[in-house]
Amino acid sequence: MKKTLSIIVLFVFIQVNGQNNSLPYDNTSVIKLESLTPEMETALTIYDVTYLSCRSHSASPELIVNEEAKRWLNTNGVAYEILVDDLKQKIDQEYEYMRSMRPQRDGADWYAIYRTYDEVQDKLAEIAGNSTIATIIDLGDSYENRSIKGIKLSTGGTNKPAVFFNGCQHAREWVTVMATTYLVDQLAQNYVDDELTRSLLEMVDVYVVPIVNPDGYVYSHTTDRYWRKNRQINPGSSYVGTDLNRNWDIDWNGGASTSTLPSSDIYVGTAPFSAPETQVLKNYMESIPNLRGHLDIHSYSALVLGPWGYTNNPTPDHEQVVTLGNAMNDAITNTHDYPFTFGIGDANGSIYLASGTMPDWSYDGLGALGFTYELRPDSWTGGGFELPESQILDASEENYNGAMEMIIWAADIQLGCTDPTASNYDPEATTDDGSCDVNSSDGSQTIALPQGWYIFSTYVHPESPSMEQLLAPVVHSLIIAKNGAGLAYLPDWDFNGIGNLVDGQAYQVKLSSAGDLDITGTKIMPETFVMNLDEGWNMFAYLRDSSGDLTEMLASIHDQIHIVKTFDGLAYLPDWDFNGIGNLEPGKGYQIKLSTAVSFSYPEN
Ligand code: 0X9
Ligand code: ZN
Repeated sequence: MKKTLSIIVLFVFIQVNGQNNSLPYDNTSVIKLESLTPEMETALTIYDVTYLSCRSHSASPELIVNEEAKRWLNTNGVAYEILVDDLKQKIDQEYEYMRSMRPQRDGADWYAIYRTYDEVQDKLAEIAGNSTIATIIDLGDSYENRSIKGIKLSTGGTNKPAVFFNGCQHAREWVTVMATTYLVDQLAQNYVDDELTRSLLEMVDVYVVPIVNPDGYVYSHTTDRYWRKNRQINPGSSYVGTDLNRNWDIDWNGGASTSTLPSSDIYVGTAPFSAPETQVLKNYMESIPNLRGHLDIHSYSALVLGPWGYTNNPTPDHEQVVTLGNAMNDAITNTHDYPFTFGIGDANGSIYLASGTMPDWSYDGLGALGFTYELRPDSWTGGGFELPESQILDASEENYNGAMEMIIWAADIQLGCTDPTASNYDPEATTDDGSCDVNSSDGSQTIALPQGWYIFSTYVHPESPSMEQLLAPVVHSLIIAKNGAGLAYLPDWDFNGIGNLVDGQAYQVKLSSAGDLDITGTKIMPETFVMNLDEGWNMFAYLRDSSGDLTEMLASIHDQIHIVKTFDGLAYLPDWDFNGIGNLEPGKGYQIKLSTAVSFSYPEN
């Protein structure tokens, strides 16, 4: 009796501390092989090795090995590098660190720590409760009867283009759960806060299911940190689980990265859709009318993979796949300058081919462009499946920006500036993305014109650009205004040969007495405005709102400059390394002589 009790007490203690998910990794190490031959791979199967990153699988794989496997490698003279000597200890230490940080991180941000299955269900309910366009979808149950839930974002209507995003086919890929929850959370929020997101969600229905393998996910928290498959019992075997991402009906049990052994992490199951989870997903996805895109989100390796996954042959939609793939890859990479790689098939050797995968099925079976993401990190050294919790948000933002490109693609619109008066007007754009220069901000500038000759310019795009209106405040003392082409405005003669002020240009004026110009309109963004100057003499504007060193401001065209002059005869002569001007000043304009035509932009304000 006493003994039983203490065993129960011990059991409860372990449960509370949650340390069990390291137990399978007692006496194991993580190693990196220099290369993996098919013979080695076959020989190692009996030692229950676990392959980690998919990026390096074929080249120099990272894997978990036990003592026996290490002995085999040593005996056979196979070179390897030890990345983690005692894996159990590492998992325990990380768990302990996460546990100790939890109280402090928990309140700060939901995305500051990895969340359990139950916490994710609560979060989905909260998101749906706070949004007018979000509804909880219940796709069906897992093998152990957990419900597979997600959110549908829709503003109504029928037969709209739709996209489907899911995480966690593979249990241990925890960051995918966080990133997909973040995705739907943020989309629901931005529908309210952001005009572009609102118009996109009016055009496209979005489905997000963060945990499609709930049993495996729970098991990776409670029992085995590196569990990958579902938790389905395999009749006649003591080994549990099917690899969901090998269980789809496209090249099922084909030659690429599959196994018919229940002991294997890439076990294909007994037939396509033999796993309840893939069956449930299939039925649900087939019921979505007009599904155009699908993202199956995994980790780790920093990859964007287009169809096919089982062969390097291009799909009939190859051009679209490449365009969308590159757009997503760029959006992800540019989010935090964390480089991803895009490819189809084996992505030029970055990854192995795989038969029977979900995105290949969504392309083949449903006609949706099905992509795989492998989120951060790019390697085991970057954290592997335990991406540091401090990077969850960065990884989620990358995933969000990538997914956004798929939504834009599904909406079949061209984003850009649609305002023809903006300097960055894009005639191809069908939907404004808020990038137009002229709308950037209201601006005004007061320019003090001295008596006599002067050259002025402005960083404001004037509301009324005609020379008469602009110069009206000084018209009584204005003798002449000239543009760079020598055309004149002569108020005494009621003659305006200049017409309108052109952004980026400067004007020479002569006044009989000093006076102020007040120019109102919208402020030009110097870094996006392109200055186009001709070969020979020009008069050009200074577009920044504070003074800046001439050599820095004009650094990019340094080699083409003969001379820069001010209205009062100061000069900059690059050939003589002489800068008599010093700074360019707002309100002033300059003369310049160039050896060739040039284009440049000023640094931002
Ligand atoms: O093996 C898989 O199922 C995926 N990699 S992971 O490391 N997350 O397990 C990748 C499958 C997709 N492969 C290709 N598209 N080549
Ligand atoms: Zn995966």
